[in-house]
Amino acid sequence: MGSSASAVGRVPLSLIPLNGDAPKILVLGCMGSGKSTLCRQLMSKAQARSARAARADTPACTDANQERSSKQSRVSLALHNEYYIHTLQHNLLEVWKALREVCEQLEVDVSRYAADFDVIYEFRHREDLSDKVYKSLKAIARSGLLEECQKKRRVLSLPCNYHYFVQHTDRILHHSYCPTEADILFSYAPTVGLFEIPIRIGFSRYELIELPGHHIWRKRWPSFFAQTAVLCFLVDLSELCQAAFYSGHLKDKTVGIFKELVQHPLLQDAGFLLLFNKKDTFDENSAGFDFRQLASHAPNLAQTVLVSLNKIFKSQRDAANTT
Ligand SMILES: Nc1nc2c(ncn2[C@@H]2O[C@H](COP(=O)(O)OP(=O)(O)OP(=O)(O)O)[C@@H](O)[C@H]2O)c(=O)[nH]1
Ligand SMILES: [Mg+2]
Repeated sequence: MGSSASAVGRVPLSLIPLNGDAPKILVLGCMGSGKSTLCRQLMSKAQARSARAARADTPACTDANQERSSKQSRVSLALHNEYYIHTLQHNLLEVWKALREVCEQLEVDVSRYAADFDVIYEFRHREDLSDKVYKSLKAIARSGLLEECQKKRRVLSLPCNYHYFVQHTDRILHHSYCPTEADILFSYAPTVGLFEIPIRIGFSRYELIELPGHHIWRKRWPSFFAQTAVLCFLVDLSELCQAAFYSGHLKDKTVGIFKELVQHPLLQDAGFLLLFNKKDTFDENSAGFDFRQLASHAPNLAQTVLVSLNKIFKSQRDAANTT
């Protein structure tokens, strides 16, 4: 989980004027680019820092008090994480459901597990998983079908982070399952509405606002542009390893959205921070991928591809600055 910053409009946060209110940092990007994940990571780092600072400020705290307060925070974390059970189970279902299609593409015989796939396809996941679904999910997970597909093709078109869900299937299917922080970071549920968190960096406070990347929500983004100090734009690098990035539904999508942002009159005074995310997925999927369309002079060098991509985004920003 991580992203690397580009050279486009780096903004030293400490230089942003406070004007009494916390400066607004907008986190934007396409659906699933990793905005919530980034916000969650920032939030948990900030919480850990303030918890450490609070502990350091109370030297008179006895061992018994410390033990009691850490037990309380463990209980409240477990209660908070319980809300994510449904999301995690839903993500797990999606992974194993998608395997049927991958098997069909790769001509792997699923007939022995046809009934189990039917069970999970027909299930409408509104409440708890039924016993039948538990059984079928476990049967498919142990079937060896995934391993057979992996022998035929290294990169499978399964949901993002499927490795994690495959590895943790048994634990997630356990009746007393409670999601961990890592589970939540690897899970995906589209943001609805806006995700707003105050964060503190050093002595300064910032208001971090994530807006959903779904196209219906993107139309509403401009209502939140006024007085933005920094716009943090996330790019899902793994898109580069999909054919649709060059000639399908992803063509020019992310660059086009970024272009509209840099040209928007309400964002002319905002600093832009471009973050290339999902580098791990990019590294996994890029080996052997033909990048000739993006970097004709060095088709197989992932690093060159990143530099080319950075240039594409930077040129949009420069063009907006000169008009
Ligand atoms: N492998 C990998 N997965 C990531 C990374 N960052 C985010 N993800 C995963 O990508 C999926 C989508 O992440 P989110 O942060 O929910 O995406 P989002 O941009 O908030 O999406 P919307 O709210 O729908 O606009 C989740 O399953 C994350 O775990 C990363 O660096 N590497
Ligand atoms: Mg989100």
